[in-house]
Amino acid sequence: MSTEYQAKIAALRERHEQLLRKPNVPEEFGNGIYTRYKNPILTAEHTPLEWRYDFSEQDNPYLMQRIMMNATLNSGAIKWQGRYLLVVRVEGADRKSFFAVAESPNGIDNFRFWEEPITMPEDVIPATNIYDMRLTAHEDGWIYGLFCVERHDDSQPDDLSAATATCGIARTKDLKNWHRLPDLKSKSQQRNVVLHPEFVNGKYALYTRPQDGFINAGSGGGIGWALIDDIEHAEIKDEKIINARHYHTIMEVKNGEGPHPIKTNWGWLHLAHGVRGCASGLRYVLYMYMTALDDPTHVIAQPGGYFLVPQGDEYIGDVMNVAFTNGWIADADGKVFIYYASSDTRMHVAVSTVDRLVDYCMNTPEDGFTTATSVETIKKLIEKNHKNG
Ligand code: M1P
Repeated sequence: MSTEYQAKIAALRERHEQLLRKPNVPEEFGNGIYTRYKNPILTAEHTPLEWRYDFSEQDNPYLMQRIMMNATLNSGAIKWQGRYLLVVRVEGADRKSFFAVAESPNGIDNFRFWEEPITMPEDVIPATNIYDMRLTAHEDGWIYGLFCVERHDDSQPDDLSAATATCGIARTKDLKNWHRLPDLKSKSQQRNVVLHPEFVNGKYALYTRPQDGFINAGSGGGIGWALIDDIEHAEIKDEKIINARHYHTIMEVKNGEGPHPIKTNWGWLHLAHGVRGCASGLRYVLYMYMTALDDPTHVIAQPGGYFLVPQGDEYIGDVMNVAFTNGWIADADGKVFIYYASSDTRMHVAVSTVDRLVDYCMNTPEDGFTTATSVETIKKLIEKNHKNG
């Protein structure tokens, strides 16, 4: 290899290392609920150089990127062997998404991808695209990954964009070797399906998102719940909506469970996304709710409005105006790392605590669904503040 070529590679590696090692810093002024960190934690540029470059001078004399990466987004998250792990949705320039693990020692920076992307077994009906994994360390001892499996809708052969969304299921003990289980059987299409971490009445329990078509939730109603007899042949026989959509709210058009809920002394803490339409398209934001400890389907708190929205540069990307989450990690000391993607392009972290999130859920006024009730709510707060001097 020529000295010049070696020098070019060395410069490339140096730049990459600088990016991976860049310390993240908290934003100075937050909202008291969580602290956002300034730098994205993962971008397409964070993917290993070996995935993108052919380092043979003979075969690649111009040192071109042979395979380009487009985005790192909607990542599942888990604390594993003391490290903060994300199962990242990486999207190549060819529009295909795949899963790859990135790990960090502290959850906020220094994320590094493992050497190779995950090979997801395809010993079921092969998919065109897979994405948005929710990770659940289930009490049965397995780590499950539930994800969206996209295939062309062959019932519409003349429409190249017609697709179907199904929930794929795989499990692992080490996040490297994955065992694929049959896809979830459901009467409707499904995306954003999440496995509850505990058995409920001796059964596996799923948060679902029934939808009429690939894009439209339509008559789906909201976030659903279903008990599953056999996870190795998972089938939704009975499904009920536990977190419904409403007219003129942040989730008028769609919603979907984020990661699996966190168990707290006060109830299950849920993080989800809500979607509404506007002149510039769909707006995806995050919201929270809580359900009862003894009945994860019973909503006990529903703060009105959004919890987190795209901010600044986060508005811009492949799909504008999108905040999306499918991963968070609750540490034993109560710290919560919220991983979210902005505009289907890059990953970020915001940090909070279980106490703060419970306080937020329990004490944020609910949505009264009309302007009049919103004004009343604001006036009550003003009155309270006047009384307190
Ligand atoms: O583009 C925004 C999001 O759109 C979909 O979410 P939902 O199923 O709620 O519409 C998903 O494709 C998601 O990956 C994407 O981030």
